Amino acid sequence: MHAHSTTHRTTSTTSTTTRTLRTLGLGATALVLTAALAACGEQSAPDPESAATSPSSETSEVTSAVVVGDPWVRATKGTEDPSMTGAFMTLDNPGAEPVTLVSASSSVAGTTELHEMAMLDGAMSMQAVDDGIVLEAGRGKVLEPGGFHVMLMGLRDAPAPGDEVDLSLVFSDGSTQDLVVPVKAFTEEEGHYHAPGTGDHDH
Ligand SMILES: [Cu+2]
Repeated sequence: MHAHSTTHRTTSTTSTTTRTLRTLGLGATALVLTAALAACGEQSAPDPESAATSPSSETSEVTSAVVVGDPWVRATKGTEDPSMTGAFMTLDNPGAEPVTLVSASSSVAGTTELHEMAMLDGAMSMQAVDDGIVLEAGRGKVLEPGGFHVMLMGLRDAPAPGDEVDLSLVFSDGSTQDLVVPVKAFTEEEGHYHAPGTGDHDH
């Protein structure tokens, strides 16, 4: 029993040493990641749009790596269902890590969801993207009619062309972007947002 006890103690000491080294290794990795993130933040800091929105009291403390381009909301005034619409834009991730658009919100909508149009049983229909819209490192996605979109439901007023809609985007890196989005008319393929489409949308 004595020999066994000695062996046990030796194993235990080795195990503790290994654990200490592992902890140090993780610490070093975390430091490198933090430095990389800080570098990304500095790159996007001079963006004039970010600078313009920074005086807002609700501005996120985390600088977003994602670049939002050409956002617009489809006008619904006078349409068959003015209570819901889509917001569209380009999202580009110039950073070295993937970033996910995890949620969105707007004061004009009761509910805001992330959706995509997809072929389901031979027909185009839209569905919620529960895991968010993933932007791979150095890549982006286009949110457009017939594809990914931010769904605004329970609209308090039907947005008309020329109106502006506030839209906040929340990303997985902890950043948010508060946008003021112009409303534009969109008449092609009305069925994209209502009944499943006919499937004749050729590109
Ligand atoms: Cu939708």
